[in-house]
Amino acid sequence: MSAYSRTPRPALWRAVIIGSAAAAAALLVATMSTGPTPARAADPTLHQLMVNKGRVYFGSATDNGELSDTPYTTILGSEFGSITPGNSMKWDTIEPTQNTFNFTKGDAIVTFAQAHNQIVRGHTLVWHNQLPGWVSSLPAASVQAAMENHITQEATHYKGKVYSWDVVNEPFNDDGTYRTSPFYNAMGTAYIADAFRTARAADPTAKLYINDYNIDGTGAKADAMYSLVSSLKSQGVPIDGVGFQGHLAVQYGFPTNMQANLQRFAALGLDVAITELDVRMVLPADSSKVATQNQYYTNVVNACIGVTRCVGITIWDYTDKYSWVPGTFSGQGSALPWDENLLKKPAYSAIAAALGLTSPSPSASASSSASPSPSASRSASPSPSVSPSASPSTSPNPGGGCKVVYAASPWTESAGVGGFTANITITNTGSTPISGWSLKFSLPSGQTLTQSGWSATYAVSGQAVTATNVSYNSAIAAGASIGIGFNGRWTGSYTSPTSFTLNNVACS
Ligand code: G2I
Repeated sequence: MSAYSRTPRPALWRAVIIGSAAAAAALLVATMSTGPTPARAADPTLHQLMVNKGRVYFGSATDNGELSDTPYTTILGSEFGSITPGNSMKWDTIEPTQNTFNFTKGDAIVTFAQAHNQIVRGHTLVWHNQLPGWVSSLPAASVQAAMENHITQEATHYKGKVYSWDVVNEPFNDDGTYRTSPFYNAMGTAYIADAFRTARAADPTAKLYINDYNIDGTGAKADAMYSLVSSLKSQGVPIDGVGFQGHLAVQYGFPTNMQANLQRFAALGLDVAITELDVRMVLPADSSKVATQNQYYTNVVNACIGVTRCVGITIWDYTDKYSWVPGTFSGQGSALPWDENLLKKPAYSAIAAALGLTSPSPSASASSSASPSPSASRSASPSPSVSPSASPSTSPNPGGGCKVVYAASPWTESAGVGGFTANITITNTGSTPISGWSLKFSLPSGQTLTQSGWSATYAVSGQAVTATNVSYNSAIAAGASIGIGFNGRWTGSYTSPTSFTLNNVACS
């Protein structure tokens, strides 16, 4: 398959990269011991570590069939702060025949995410692939209306339920020329700006991304993307972010200057994100390939963390059990941080270490005898540990009005310092609808918000927080609930706020 393959690098360049990868992997292995270790608190999740770095999420792709695999969903629901549907929001699933929409599969993913306090990256509105035949058969004069209708219907259906949309996916060929598609053929490059404007009109709050592969490092394709998004920004087209898929392979070398490449896009005033990360290898795995894979995962995390506007990292499903790789690249695989048996691999430890976990618990299990042991070092540094989740504090209002449940998951980074994710459910317990609202509460001293939160606009003055509705959740019907949230940091010891007002009326 040529799609997603990477042009092999010149031999000298590859030797330098792999040489440095091996050296760094040796350092990593040198800090590990294989002896038994005492039981201890669970490690923070990858999502918690990412939040700790001031970012929005660490996520995974998933698919509908996998949601009936309970051991799989246990990890999916707990380790990640964001979900991307791998297939279920694509055009062939959502609008298989013209103007007949079926949101069942996408809705199932959203329901799972909501039940686990996860945000959703919507993927994808306009793509040349997984496009039903009727789109390709349309006369050119009908394509724009069909595209706009598809975007409008889908983005409207998921309004308020997705954090972001990959509005346009994979617009370029590897040489940086525009890829032909029914959209490009009918509208030329103008389809891209039109798609973003249509998406913004349908959902003003979702962050709108353009997404592609082989743009992770500098090169002709990344340059083409850079000049496209520069031009979109200068025309005032509503684009918020660029997604770098990150489908890497140990045999093709690491992308050139990835951090600097992400940074130049961020400098245009855009968010950037790693959206589909995996690092495949030609099977069977051996210790050298695994060491290179570990280094690539480390490098990607470092590149993202090195760029303030890199908001998140998504792996393209988390386990080899459900990876797309073996079905597309015959003889390749082992691309993800969890193996087919849902055990953590060394790649998991590499990611966690790059996100600042200095002393992982020994729960990780290697899937390959060729892999370096992921057992933890017993360094003298303070162990990160996770406090038990704080009990939700509830403010019922027996007389009608509002009820607030503040569910926080705090974790400890070092003594007296940590982060937390707070998910707040506001219920209208009265008998009349609420139209427009402001929720007020005080953060305990020593606590701060680390980013702008989700599903509300947050104003912070000292410890006082005012969360105001966004357009799509301004109305709360009698008996209905809405969810909002944010990430924060604490010092001293963690406690949750206990009193809340909604429109200046106490929720208790
Ligand atoms: O190809 C990897 C990814 C590259 N970037 C865009 C992503 O959307 C893309 O995802 C993959 C899915 O992970 C695969 O699961 O896209 C593939 C199709 O382009 C997906 O594969 C398809 C199979 O080709 C179909 O035979 C199958 O019916 O998955 C479908 C649903 O399982």
